[in-house]
Amino acid sequence: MRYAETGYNLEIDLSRGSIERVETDPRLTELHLGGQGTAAKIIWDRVPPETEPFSPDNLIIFSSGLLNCTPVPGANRCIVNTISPQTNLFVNSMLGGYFGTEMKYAGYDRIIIRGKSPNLVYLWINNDKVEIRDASHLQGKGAMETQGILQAELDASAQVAAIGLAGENRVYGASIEHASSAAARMAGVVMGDKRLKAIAIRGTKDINVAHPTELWGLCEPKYKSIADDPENGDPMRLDPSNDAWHMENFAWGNARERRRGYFTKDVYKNDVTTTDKARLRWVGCYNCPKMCKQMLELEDGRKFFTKCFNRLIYMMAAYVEDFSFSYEMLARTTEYGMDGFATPQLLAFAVELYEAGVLTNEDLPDFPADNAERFFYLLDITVRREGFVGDALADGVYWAARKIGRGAEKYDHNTTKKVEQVPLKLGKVNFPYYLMYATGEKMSITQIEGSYPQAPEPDLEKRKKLVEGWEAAPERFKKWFLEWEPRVDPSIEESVNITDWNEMMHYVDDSIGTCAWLSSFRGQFGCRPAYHMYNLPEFISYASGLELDTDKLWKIATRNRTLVRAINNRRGLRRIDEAPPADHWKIREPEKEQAYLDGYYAFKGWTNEGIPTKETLDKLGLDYVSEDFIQRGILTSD
Ligand code: MTE
Ligand code: MTE
Ligand code: W
Repeated sequence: MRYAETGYNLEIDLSRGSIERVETDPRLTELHLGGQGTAAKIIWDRVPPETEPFSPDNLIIFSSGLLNCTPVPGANRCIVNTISPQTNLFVNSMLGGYFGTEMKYAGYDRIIIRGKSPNLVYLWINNDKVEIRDASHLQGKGAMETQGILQAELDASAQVAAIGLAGENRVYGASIEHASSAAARMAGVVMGDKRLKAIAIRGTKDINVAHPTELWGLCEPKYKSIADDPENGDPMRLDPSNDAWHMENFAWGNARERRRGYFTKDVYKNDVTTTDKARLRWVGCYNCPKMCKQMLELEDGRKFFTKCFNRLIYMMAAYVEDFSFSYEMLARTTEYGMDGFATPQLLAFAVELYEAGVLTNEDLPDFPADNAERFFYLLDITVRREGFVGDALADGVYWAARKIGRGAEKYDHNTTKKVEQVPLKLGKVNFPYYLMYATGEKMSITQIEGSYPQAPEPDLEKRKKLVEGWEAAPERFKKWFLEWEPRVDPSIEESVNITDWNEMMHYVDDSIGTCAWLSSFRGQFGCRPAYHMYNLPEFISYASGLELDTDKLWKIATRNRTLVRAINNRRGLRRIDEAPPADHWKIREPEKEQAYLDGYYAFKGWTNEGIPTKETLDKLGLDYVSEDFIQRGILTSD
């Protein structure tokens, strides 16, 4: 009997039109747990570095986390992995809601898709009955609209993930939308390339857990404590201090400037009035007591969701000082299926090129004078790949700058590894963050940071209080935090350890399916996350029957992180690629930065090119990687 997982993958080949239900090897779960970890192993095995992102041989894998469908509160994430055309590297994207859990209830731990359909199709997975169906009636339809159409056609209880026009047109920043959730960053384009418009799932089976009584004993109080704890879940509801923080610290336009003192009472009033008027209700994800997203509706009936600081980002990028503009943009971009982090940056970049005279009226005929209208115009040409500029912008800032030429590269200053970053502009380089931006392979800082506070606490009494009962933290971090004085850089040793801990927690979440808002993302503001390295082993053991402790869990997370690195090394990733956005910090310290990077590589057991050594790989049971690296000349055998 398999516990916590179904023990089956669904393998779809869209070129051949074949569908297979394949029993999986339980040893893979011992080694990788599931989710992104197991998906990385599958991509390592089946997608060699010669395979181009748009090749039919590229895979897109939707994985349900190992703990999804067990009683563990907040375990519901579906991780999406593929090779991205934006970076030619491994992609980590993720969605919550009800999609990953429905997949497991239908009897599958993951859906592995290869090939390319000759015409637009969707998948209908109704427990054991799986069909590839014609989707010509969905062509050009919005991502939310498609979900509604398929639910009406198939089953009102089906859970659907769909792409919009952007994905269909292979726009690099295309998202995959599902209910209030989105696999937002970089995976939608591959789904579109495979001509897969949507996946609809209905599942009514059961999942076995290894020790139900003991697991329930842990989960019931946890559910209550999460519900009662204001610090768990997304705090970014209409909270003026949070909105103020984002508006003042995140940069406006094409990630250029911060506007101190902007978030006045009037702005807050505009936020509350506009948002209260539009809000239908607060919504959450499967088996989570937190309602951390809002369902909003515009006057004409268009609905969309907002979460995190999505509400602010479009108005900041366009310098349009009205929340109703952000909501109009969110309504449009959700239907088009566009990533809410990359898109505002991309559109602001194009406006800046126009204002600098790099793009002209010849490139952008009838380009409006009004900023809001400019954003609508640019969004439309991008999702349709219209004209030279629309087609260039559809490949994201990095590639667009190079296609446009004429000096446009200078305006691409907010990407890391060719991916648009959240537009932060800060003072002096922060070394743990430097390392996270430079070496991260999840591409968004929000998916790497989180376990350790972002800044020191000046008040010693408060510091002591924070450290007291900080269950999530390994002992050495408590000491470092206690000794951390304002304006002092954490040492190399501290910085690499902080980075490592942050990463490990995220790699755990993305293999077991727990929401980062309850664990890996919640420690940085001095909060007490519901889940951490010390309590998760028990949850995982009771659910899955695997024997785990903190050290073993850390080792699995290290294995998964190293395997993702190895996939990317094999696709060409090297030290030279590892840099934060060019002017992310006003004051940089290039020499010191390189010393920290050396320290990080040494700590990880990687060469000074950022490649795991044979010894590191072999210790993690990744000897098949070291053999491959030696054969390819990526590592030498001595
Ligand atoms: N959970 C996991 N496991 N991994 C993640 O990267 N990202 C968090 C949260 N939970 C994240 C996660 C962030 S920053 C957001 S905004 C939400 O998931 C997005 O979830 P959604 O797709 O349900 O909207
Ligand atoms: N884009 C769309 N379309 N919808 C969203 O909900 N969430 C944003 C961003 N882009 C979001 C979005 C937030 S808050 C985060 S943290 C990242 O996507 C999550 O990226 P991922 O879904 O690729 O993991
Ligand atoms: W977020």
